[in-house]
Amino acid sequence: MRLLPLLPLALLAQAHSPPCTNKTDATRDAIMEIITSPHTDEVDLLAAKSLYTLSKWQKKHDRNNTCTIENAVRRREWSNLSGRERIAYTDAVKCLQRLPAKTNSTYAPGAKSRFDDFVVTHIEQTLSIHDTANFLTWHRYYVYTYEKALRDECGYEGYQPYWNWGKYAKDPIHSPLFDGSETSMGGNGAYVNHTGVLITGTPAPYDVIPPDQGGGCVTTGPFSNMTVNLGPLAASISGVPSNPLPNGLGHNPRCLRRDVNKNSATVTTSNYTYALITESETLARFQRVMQGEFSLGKWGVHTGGHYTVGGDPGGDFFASSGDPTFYLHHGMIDRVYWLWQLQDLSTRLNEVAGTITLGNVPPSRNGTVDDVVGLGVNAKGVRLGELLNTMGGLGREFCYVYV
Ligand SMILES: *[C@@H]1O[C@H](CO)[C@@H](O)[C@H](O)[C@H]1NC(C)=O
Ligand SMILES: *[C@@H]1O[C@H](CO)[C@@H](O)[C@H](O)[C@H]1NC(C)=O
Ligand SMILES: *[C@@H]1O[C@H](CO)[C@@H](O)[C@H](O)[C@H]1NC(C)=O
Ligand SMILES: *[C@@H]1O[C@H](CO)[C@@H](O)[C@H](O)[C@H]1NC(C)=O
Ligand SMILES: *[C@@H]1O[C@H](CO)[C@@H](O)[C@H](O)[C@H]1NC(C)=O
Ligand SMILES: *[C@@H]1O[C@H](CO)[C@@H](O)[C@H](O)[C@H]1NC(C)=O
Ligand SMILES: *[C@@H]1O[C@H](CO)[C@@H](O)[C@H](O)[C@H]1NC(C)=O
Ligand SMILES: *[C@@H]1O[C@H](CO)[C@@H](O)[C@H](O)[C@H]1NC(C)=O
Ligand SMILES: [Cu+2]
Repeated sequence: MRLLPLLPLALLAQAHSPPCTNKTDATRDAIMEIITSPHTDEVDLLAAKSLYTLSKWQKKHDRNNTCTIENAVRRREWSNLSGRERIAYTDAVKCLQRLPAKTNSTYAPGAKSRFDDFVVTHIEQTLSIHDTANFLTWHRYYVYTYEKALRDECGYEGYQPYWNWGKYAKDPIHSPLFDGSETSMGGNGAYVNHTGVLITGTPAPYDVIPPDQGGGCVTTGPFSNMTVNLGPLAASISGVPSNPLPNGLGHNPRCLRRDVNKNSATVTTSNYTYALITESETLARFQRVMQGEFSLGKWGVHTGGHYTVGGDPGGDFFASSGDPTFYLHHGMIDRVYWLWQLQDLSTRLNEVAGTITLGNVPPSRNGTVDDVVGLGVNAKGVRLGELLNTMGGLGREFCYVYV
């Protein structure tokens, strides 16, 4: 740990090399603030370095951009929010769960709140937004739109926090995210005997994520009284009552269940994330490694994070966004995508890879920057190309960095 403060000093020296204008000072100050936070892993250090890269790149290639590191929104790690800030966040989520839905209730009787509107959209589009060309940009837009709803509709003054998996991977149950305190995202589920999560198409012993100490209803923390309304469609745990409608959109009120699972978290330690960012030469490979190379027995950080929560609906491929931790997990997915883009901005701000069907089944055309990315009742459809740059995409609405 003693080595960590040394690297930032070296970086700071670099930042001084041009004559110190006020703008340079502001950039340096912004980055210093970021790198002095309690960062502990190689991904965080890469993030600090990458902010220098971004600042240099903007000076060279993007001078006219009004979105800069100094004025960009800073999305922060859960443990870097104060207790008060964390409660403001979970209060805003609970507010979204009380606001009336916009979704047509004849079509989706299970959509009872604005929170549920987002779940409906994820359920509806599941097969065309995973292992597809739009996976990263669709989820980027989804998390952004959710953050905006928390702010605009529920008076939340902060921004979307993310879950740096590596920080808690060794002991997620006792982490600030899942310890069940009032400043957590809610606790583990009560213990129930279950078989673990089966991962089809994966060789033994990686074909199952062994169960951990939960599996039942969450009884502690801010979401202990939460009602799950939609799904299931692909429950990863037994004993979940079926939805009255085959499309999962009927009303099916039940408790929130979790199995906060260190076995799943083993593939989310920071070395996996670091390797994913630094060793994926192409976008196709980056997407594949992130989402799992199942035939090779590799779950990927995307799967690993989802099943660190597991349960119902967290472990349901379709309804997973019905567990509020989804947005912190996908905040980190977006951070990792952003970090990967920062390693080669000139190429990666313009790149799309993959087709428009899950795993290209059935075979389909390649996705393009002109494809429309839609979020149902939650936001207007936009060109995929508008979602590639967090510093000015979405008609200049996007302007955020991760710290
Ligand atoms: C730059 O900073 C100096 C003092 O730090 C101040 O006197 C000066 O007005 C600033 N210039 C601009 C353009 O803000
Ligand atoms: C969050 O990180 C910043 C540095 O980026 C630090 O100043 C602040 O004290 C941290 N807050 C908490 C609650 O950890
Ligand atoms: C930046 O703005 C200046 C002044 O408005 C303009 O002349 C120039 O063409 C712009 N550069 C780019 C790359 O857009
Ligand atoms: C709501 O959904 C039902 C069933 O799909 C449909 O018949 C009806 O036209 C929709 N109403 C509106 C206002 O779109
Ligand atoms: C869990 O259930 C399985 C069968 O479903 C049973 O064989 C096993 O003994 C149970 N374990 C415990 C600890 O109850
Ligand atoms: C859950 O509901 C009960 C009964 O309505 C209430 O006493 C309790 O404070 C609620 N807990 C939370 C965390 O909202
Ligand atoms: C990460 O570290 C663990 C534990 O040392 C190791 O088993 C695993 O293979 C490493 N993963 C990568 C991608 O290097
Ligand atoms: C789709 O993209 C792949 C990978 O870049 C490429 O090999 C293939 O030719 C493309 N297909 C079409 C129809 O353009
Ligand atoms: Cu998803």
